[in-house]
Amino acid sequence: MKADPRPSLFVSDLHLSPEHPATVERFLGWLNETAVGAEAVYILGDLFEYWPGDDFLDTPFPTPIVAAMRRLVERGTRLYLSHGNRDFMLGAAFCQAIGASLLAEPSLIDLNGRPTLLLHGDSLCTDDLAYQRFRRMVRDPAWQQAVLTKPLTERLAIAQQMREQSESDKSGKSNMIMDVNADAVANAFRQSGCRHMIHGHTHRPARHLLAVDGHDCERWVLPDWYDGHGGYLRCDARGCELVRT
Ligand code: LP5
Ligand code: MN
Repeated sequence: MKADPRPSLFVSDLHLSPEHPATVERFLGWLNETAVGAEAVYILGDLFEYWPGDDFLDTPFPTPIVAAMRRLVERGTRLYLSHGNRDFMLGAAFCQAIGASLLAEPSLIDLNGRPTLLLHGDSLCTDDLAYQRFRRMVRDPAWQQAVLTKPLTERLAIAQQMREQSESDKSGKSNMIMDVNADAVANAFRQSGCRHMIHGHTHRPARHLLAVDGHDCERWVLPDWYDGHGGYLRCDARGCELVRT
């Protein structure tokens, strides 16, 4: 079978919210003009600044975003989504609405014949012990079920409290603590058996070349879409390149 000549595109950390309509417009433009030519689009977490549960779909904010993603799928691009540390409450109803498949984390895919590990990236920040405790709590299905019994307005208020607490905690953490841990990266390569990894979360876009147990490995970090900028990783049979927008 002949390989699909269209590229695969990887984005993360768009942090879309009603408070930043210009970023939403940039993302809608990107879907209509750039993503439409892709074979597949992978959104590796933090599509949204916060997602309180899939009943948020019934509010005006996500409607144009959902419609644009659905249109992309209908025009022939496969769409994949993974959770981030802001939108871990995205569920089956959201995936169905946009026509996407939810990726397990981490996910190993065949990218033009190259096994590639996909993840949001927060699980690699193992030095950030307070964050890892928070992550265990909010990724627990029992915790999620319990909070979903609260009214949407209450969940939005909790999300706001969490954001404030997080911002205040981050001001006391070093940049080192908030970056990936080198052993966690090496272990992720070892456990998956692959030599190519793509993730976001740290907002430090880069291509890192490293050796793990004598094997040459490559780790791509995706850019965020804050502050009027954005970007994506474009991969085809010839390789990958970071494109800044
Ligand atoms: O998000 P970012 O990039 O600024 O910082 C992250 C880590 N912080 C988080 C917390 C999120 O920002 C919280 C937002 C959630 C929004 C949606 C929630 C919907 C819930 C609906 C149901 C109620 O991920 C930050 C890392 C940083 O990345 C770098 O990796 O350091 O980690 C923290 O700051 C975690 C804190 O140290 C500990 C947790 C604070 C929150 C505690 C909750 C208390 C309020 C609960 C009220 C009932
Ligand atoms: Mn993140």
